[in-house]
Amino acid sequence: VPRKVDAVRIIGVPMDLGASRRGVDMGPSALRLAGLADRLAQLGYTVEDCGNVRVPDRTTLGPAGEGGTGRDFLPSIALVCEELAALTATTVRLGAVPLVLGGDHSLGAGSVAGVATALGERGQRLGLIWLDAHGDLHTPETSHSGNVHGMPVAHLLGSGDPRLSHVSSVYPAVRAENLAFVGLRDLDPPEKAFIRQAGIAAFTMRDIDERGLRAVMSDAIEIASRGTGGIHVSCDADWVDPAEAPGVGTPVRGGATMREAHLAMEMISDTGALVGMDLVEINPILDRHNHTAELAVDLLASAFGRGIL
Ligand code: HAR
Ligand code: MN
Ligand code: MN
Ligand code: MN
Repeated sequence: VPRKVDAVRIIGVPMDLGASRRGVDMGPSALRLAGLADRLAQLGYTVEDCGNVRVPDRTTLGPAGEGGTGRDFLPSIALVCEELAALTATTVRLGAVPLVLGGDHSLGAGSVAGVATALGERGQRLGLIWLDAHGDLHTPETSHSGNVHGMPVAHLLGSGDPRLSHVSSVYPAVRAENLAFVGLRDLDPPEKAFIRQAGIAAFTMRDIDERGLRAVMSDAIEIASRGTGGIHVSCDADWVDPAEAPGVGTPVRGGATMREAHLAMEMISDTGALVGMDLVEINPILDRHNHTAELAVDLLASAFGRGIL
């Protein structure tokens, strides 16, 4: 399959405002040090590293900082998402794929929104594959933790706080019928209710166990492709089992194996429809050396076609 795009723009988002546990703000650095840009260049892409989006450090946010709880950071996160969305939209308009390095997963409300904006300008909808142990389907009202990294998908679907749900010029940024989750194994009751009510395709680890990764992923790709102009893949590193990817913000046992993760990425590459990608929730503080970031770079290389002979 000839690929549509041969230019990649790397955009770092050193943000940990959406999570309780600190450290994922160092993810972009860990991924760069693991050799990401060179790997993509070796695959024949023109790679431009745009550096990092400016993110306020949590200790500078005053009472909403150290003393605050998760939802206090929503306004700051929304501003970061606006800036990030402008960057991903511009990148798609220029004919390149934005590769967004996190940072906590709240950035998805911006990265995906911008890609949806650019496709919307062409009269196209965006398909979304969300690889994650978690559903990230909370709104500020339903979240028990208040952590905004548990909320981006709900906002992309149009629910929740308007500051986060109206980042894209398309509303909602993504339709439920064009969204598929893969790798789920830690959902809160309100997230299960959201999935049922909106009829979202939610492939859990049980589906992968029973049907195999290939069958599940081809369903997910079909859902994200049907009637859309391209697929955004938002990859939370915690979808991989913590035995192989310990350096993540919120590890949950029982995740995808390294080979399953590679196959998923190779299948994404085969679609030729990848228009945007996030790799988020790498936490170097919890990693062994930089192994999780190195695995993530390997996976990204697979998503960008290294398996093509
Ligand atoms: N359900 C959890 C909460 O609301 C969210 C966990 C978020 N962690 C992530 N997101 N890494 O995928 O607090
Ligand atoms: Mn996530
Ligand atoms: Mn997660
Ligand atoms: Mn939870």
